[in-house]
Amino acid sequence: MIIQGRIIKGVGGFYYIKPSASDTVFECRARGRFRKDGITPLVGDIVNCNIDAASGTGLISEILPRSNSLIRPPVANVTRIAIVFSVVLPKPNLFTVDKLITSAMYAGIRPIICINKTDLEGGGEYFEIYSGAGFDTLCVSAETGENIDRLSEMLRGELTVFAGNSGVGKSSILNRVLTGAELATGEVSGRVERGKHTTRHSELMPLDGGDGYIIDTPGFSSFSVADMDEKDLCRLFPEFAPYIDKCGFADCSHTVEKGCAVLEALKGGKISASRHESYKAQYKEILDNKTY
Ligand SMILES: Nc1nc2c(ncn2[C@@H]2O[C@H](COP(=O)(O)OP(=O)(O)OP(=O)(O)O)[C@@H](O)[C@H]2O)c(=O)[nH]1
Ligand SMILES: [Mg+2]
Ligand SMILES: [Zn+2]
Repeated sequence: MIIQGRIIKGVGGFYYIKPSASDTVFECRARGRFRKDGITPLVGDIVNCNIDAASGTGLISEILPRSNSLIRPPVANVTRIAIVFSVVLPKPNLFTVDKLITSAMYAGIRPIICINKTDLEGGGEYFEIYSGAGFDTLCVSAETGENIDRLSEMLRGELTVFAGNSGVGKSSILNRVLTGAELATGEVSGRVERGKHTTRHSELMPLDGGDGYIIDTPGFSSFSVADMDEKDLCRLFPEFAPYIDKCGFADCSHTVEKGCAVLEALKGGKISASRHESYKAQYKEILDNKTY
């Protein structure tokens, strides 16, 4: 029989495929042809498989076109990225956060900004920055459960990658979101032993009720921005949009030009200083990495 489903796990050349309308998971190998063509099935892929009814195992015969893919963790067809940082322990690095946001926007994926550990310190200033920039933003606490229900709501029907620096509480949040999950947290994935516990396979975890998947990641992960042009960058900062159109200068970089509408908005407090600092840093980085 032929089935269509999503690869939820890949390990040692075996892929585990779950059809959307059933809880049965089929163990499959990839058709030899893929290897010849240099194609590797990824977790997240939607595939067609030939299943041998007697054994329940089979062969992946076709991989449907991907909307996107990540290299680390290797996963395809991501629809949202939850960018997690904590108010303290560790303190936020907004440059890192904003780079993750840019990489997601470049891949056409709307981020969810998750400000964690708000039981330890208020996250109001960060909430202002990111909700003000137009992103879905939540102050959460994996400790008290604050806003975990609202987060779960946003994850429904999506394939969401959890990204962010080590120790910010990604796994702790997922343990709250998923009933019965017991992902290792803290000490085991802490700074000293980082890398030791890096999972060797990526696994999608179905949300309660089966509508949507999430995937935990060890630390930082982002989409590739290698081929981005510096002129495209300002479009990835949604809060700049109304001012870009008002900026009278052709080819304005919106970084230093006197009279630039984006810089005026920054001065007037309409654009947050930290976001614009990140913009300038990313702009410079793109230029520095350009090879002629
Ligand atoms: N007070 C408080 N502590 C938290 C919260 N969330 C996580 N922690 C603690 O922060 C530490 C790190 O949490 P993890 O969930 O392992 O962090 P992670 O982001 O998964 O880290 P990596 O797997 O290394 O990338 C653990 O000791 C957690 O108990 C929170 O909301 N409040
Ligand atoms: Mg973790
Ligand atoms: Zn300008």
